[in-house]
Amino acid sequence: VSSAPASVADEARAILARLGVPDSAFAPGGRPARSPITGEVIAHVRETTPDEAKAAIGRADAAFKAWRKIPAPRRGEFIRLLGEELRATKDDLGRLVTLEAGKIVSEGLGEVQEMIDICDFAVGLSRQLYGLTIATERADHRMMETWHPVGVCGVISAFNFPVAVWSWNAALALVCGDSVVWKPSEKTLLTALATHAIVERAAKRFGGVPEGLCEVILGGREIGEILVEDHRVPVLSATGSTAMGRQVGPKLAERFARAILELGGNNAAIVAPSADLDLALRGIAFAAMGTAGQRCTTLRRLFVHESVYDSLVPRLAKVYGSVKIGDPRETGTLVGPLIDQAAFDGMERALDEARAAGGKVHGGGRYTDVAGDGVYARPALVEMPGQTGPVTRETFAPILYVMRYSSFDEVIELHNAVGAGLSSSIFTLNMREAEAFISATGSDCGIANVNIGPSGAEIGGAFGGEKETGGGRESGSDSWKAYMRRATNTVNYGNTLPLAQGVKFDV
Ligand code: UN1
Repeated sequence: VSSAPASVADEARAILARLGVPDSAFAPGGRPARSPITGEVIAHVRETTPDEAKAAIGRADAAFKAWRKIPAPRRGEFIRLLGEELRATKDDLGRLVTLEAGKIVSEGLGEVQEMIDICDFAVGLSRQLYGLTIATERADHRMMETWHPVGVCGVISAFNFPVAVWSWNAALALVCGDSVVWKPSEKTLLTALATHAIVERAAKRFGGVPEGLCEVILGGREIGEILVEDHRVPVLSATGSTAMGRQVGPKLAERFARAILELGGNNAAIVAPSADLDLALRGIAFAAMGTAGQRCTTLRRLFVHESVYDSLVPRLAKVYGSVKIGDPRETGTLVGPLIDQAAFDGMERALDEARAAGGKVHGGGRYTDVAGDGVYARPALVEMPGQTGPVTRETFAPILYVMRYSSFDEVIELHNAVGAGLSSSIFTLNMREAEAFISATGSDCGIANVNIGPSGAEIGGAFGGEKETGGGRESGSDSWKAYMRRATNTVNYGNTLPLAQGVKFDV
């Protein structure tokens, strides 16, 4: 039995109190917030009613109208303070991520670090919201583009990155002059409440943050729909399944709102003949089993060249057999619980299908050597005869399908032959293969890596993917542009009126 504290609930409640989450956030009949570690209920959270959600959007819209007038570098100061508050509360918030989402301790902390990083990025950005000055064809004219705040930014986030994904969107949206209404996953309400309390601390220190600048609305799908359908929300970032995106996307399109969709992934890695197999082994293990297979960037398909298959796959199977599964609070644990029973059932179904399609399964099944009612799975490595059955879809659980390949062209084709297009990687020391993989004719994903796995991106790059992943980009590079509107301005400082394209119109 572990040396970890007996009650997840007690520890979580102490953190919530320390961070200043008010008692009014909880109510006896509210939605139970469960810990996947033990299955115990930590608290009952008061949900937002539809009327309250609409009122929150109204407050955010009013806040936007005041916030857009504050100079961007000053808005950056608010995010700088938020970054400071996150640094001060990193241990508590990271621990709460562990308690509520079941991530191992270093991943819980890593998630908060990702929030801090995006705050730093956004602070710098607050002085770099540049437009261009463009050559004009007319004499004594100047043409330029300017970027303006756009309005309320809605954020719908998933359980697996319960706080970082909000921060990628919120930190950028706020320096861009937008307000933010956040609908977190109904499975991770506590981390959302805690984050909101940390935002309040920063707001207090900043002084003069308009009421409603950062709103949180809590509930199920019907609450998310309010955000999707409200015309006062011109940009909405939604993270979740492709099925969710298929519902949300058309509704946003119908009212011409901007969608930032970050949907499913079915990420692959290729292990080429020249690969450094020790390095590949470690990269694959983290990408496939880390976060218990519950990242949208998780490695799900592995293509191994026939010349190295027999040296790599048995070693990998050994790692699968020895990886430490269990309470994510315990030192040494690498694979924590699945979020709930439904996730386990989905994993079992996929493994049954894989077996029926001729797959040889190593590992898999329920892991029971843990106290409490958490749902723990043994990660599964499945040797498949080809890319069939469950291999072509995302199952949000630790299953890695392994296949042999013989030629580079063939493997690129197989790599790209699935619906999702989020992340990808190749392990090779051959520069021709490495470059070809990341070229126009290589991986068709939004993220393509060489000699690292597909997961664990840092915030400086744009994050997102193509095809059924939805096409959105968040976090680094120029992703900020999605949170602003661009205006092209032409100014005539002469005393004649030349028309573009040589048009004559003399009155
Ligand atoms: C997600 O799983 O929704 O690249 C986001 C990664 C993390 C983010 C994952 N930085 O794996």
